Amino acid sequence: MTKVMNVAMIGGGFMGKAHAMAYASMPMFFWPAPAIPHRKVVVDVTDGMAEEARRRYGFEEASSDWRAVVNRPDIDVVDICTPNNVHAEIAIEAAKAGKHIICEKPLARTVEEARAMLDAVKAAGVIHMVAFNYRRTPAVALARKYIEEGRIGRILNFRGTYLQDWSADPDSPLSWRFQKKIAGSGSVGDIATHVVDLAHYLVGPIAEVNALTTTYNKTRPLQQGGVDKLGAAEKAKDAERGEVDVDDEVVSMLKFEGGAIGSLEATRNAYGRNNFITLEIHGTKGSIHFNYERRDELQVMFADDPADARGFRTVYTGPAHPYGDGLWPIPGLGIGYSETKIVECYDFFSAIAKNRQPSPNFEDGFLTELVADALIRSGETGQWEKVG
Ligand code: SOE
Repeated sequence: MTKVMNVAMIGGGFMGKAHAMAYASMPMFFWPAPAIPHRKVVVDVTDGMAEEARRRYGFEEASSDWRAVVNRPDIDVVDICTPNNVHAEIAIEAAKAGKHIICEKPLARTVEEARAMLDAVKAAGVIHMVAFNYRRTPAVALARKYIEEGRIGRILNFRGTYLQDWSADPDSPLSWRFQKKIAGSGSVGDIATHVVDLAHYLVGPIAEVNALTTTYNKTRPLQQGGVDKLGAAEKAKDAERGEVDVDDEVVSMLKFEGGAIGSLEATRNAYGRNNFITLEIHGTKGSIHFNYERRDELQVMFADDPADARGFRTVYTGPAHPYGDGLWPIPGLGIGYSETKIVECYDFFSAIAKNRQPSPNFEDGFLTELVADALIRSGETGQWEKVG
């Protein structure tokens, strides 16, 4: 009999929606499921918000007291979907209570917080995961398979971008993502860390960075209401403005421990770009190109193809590819953001069932935090900065 596991989800916003949907759908895709996640309790800032999240996301109970909830004996899994400023506090308490933990990215605001979280889960011996979901795109997992099989040879160069435009308008609201005390950093923590995670997954550890960071909009209108509004959904030109004290954009050169070189760019000010995560990897025997805005496809070039057929070919991911057994039966039906979260949920509960740490876990999240810290430092010093 597949085990039912009780989930306490802390945070009922955008990420709460994505995770709740994955809990409901995971066993529908991956059957037999490693466990049936039961949506037991959802926690939000006020009782009213928690009750609304309960009804919307199909949880049994609602609460505004996360500390009481994570200490309940009937909770198996704590899922942290809050802004970054409370990740550490909740994760450490949940680890002490012996709960398995999945935490939204970035793991923490600072290296110190990430280290404390890692120490806590190690001491508790629980399963832990940080939700860098884009690794779970089948085309990205396929890229990793090709690399592991040596099909593009030794990696020479990695180029990664994450470009969005939801904050390009200077009158879009002052989300918590622009406030250092809540977010830790700006484009670095919010989206460059996704690229760092993908670089670590596909190429290996980043050793040194040389970055430029900049803040284009030093103030933004204060947000109306408690719910975080990404982007220009709510423009409030005349509203009182608050200070932006984080980076809007980062551009960096990279040196990898294994000898590859590369670059990374991340911004939420790139008009016309939506969720433009691109990866291009050149090896001694071929190349790989991926663009999340065309996420069913992996572009691959193998140098030993016949001379008259050389060039990038498009592989549409489907049943023959990673996670193909559980996802859709025909290539091209469409992989979306939801599927990446469903696969993430599957990998997390599989790790619990096998009592083996998944990846990326808090150790990986900590290493990513070290790179984020090096990017910020390098942005300030204008020098190459070592990671760690
Ligand atoms: C905003 O930039 C955001 O919601 C990020 O926080 C997520 O990690 C990313 O996946 C989508 O965009």
